[in-house]
Amino acid sequence: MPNIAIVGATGVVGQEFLKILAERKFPVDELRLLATKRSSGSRISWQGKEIEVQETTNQSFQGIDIALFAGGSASTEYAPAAVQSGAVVIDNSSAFRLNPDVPLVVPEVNPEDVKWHKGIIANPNCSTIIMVVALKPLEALSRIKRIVVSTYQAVSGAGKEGIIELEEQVKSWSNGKKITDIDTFPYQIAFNLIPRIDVFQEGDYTKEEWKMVKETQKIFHRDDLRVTATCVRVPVFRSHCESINIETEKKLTIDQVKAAFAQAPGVILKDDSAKDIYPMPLDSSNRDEVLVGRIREDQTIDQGINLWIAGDQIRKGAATNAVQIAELLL
Ligand code: 2RA
Repeated sequence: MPNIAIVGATGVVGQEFLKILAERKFPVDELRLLATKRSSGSRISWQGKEIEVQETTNQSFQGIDIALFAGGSASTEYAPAAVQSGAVVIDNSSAFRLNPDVPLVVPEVNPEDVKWHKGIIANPNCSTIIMVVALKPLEALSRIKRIVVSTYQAVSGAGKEGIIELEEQVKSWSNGKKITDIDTFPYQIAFNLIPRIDVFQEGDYTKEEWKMVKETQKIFHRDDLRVTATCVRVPVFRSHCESINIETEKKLTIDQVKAAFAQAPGVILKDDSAKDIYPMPLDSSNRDEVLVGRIREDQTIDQGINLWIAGDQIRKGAATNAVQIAELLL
């Protein structure tokens, strides 16, 4: 059985790794929990064992077969040492995603890319993962020419601090106090929407928006795929939603699209307008499937489809996807 390390074990994604390894009965001999110096020393119980969290150093990876990196600056700092020690790194940060020597993998979409790794396999950004899982069955019916996506991203996408900030602001508001605790997000997030996630980059698109463009092209092996995105933070604790418009090469009927979703791995079709059924973040939270609904023809073009999707960005958008990659390695 493999020895597994989790780097960033005390954060939101790190904690989810622990849950998912247990849930999926992933075979583990030793589980090594690593974090920053500040978070080291605490004890976490996993599968009936108490494991002490150790500080991550370049020496932390001796004897480790697979290292799951939860994200952040630890990846650039320690992934090379982990690879040198003989571990395969599955990395949830954005550091290596667009590196041509690093596969970027979503098991439902491009599992074959795992084979050419040279020590590091990148986990895509949460919003990208959720979108490509939903679009894969449609790309199989007809090449997608263009994607226009708007995201509605939960505060937990920004980690524990994002959750705390929304909680504190809602508490202040309900106690009749002025909301002053604005720190993680650029503006008050309670009862607001913020159309800026991560930093502004080329063309006034944000880094999050460019991730959706570049990562989608890499995962689908389609540099010609046109993608444009608007990413928005919403006052929801968990699960990202996305409004997606696609233009396809061939005409797809709504029946064809629904039939494809009904059979697609990792997707649940939740679409019945007569019964008021469509995906919402409360439904997609704490599960691995991407929920798809509000499927309509785009009446402004000949071959266009509109969709609305919801997916748990901590599970399928991060930890579950990484553990599924580890399963492919086994
Ligand atoms: C977010 N992109 O801010 C992050 C999560 N990976 O939602």
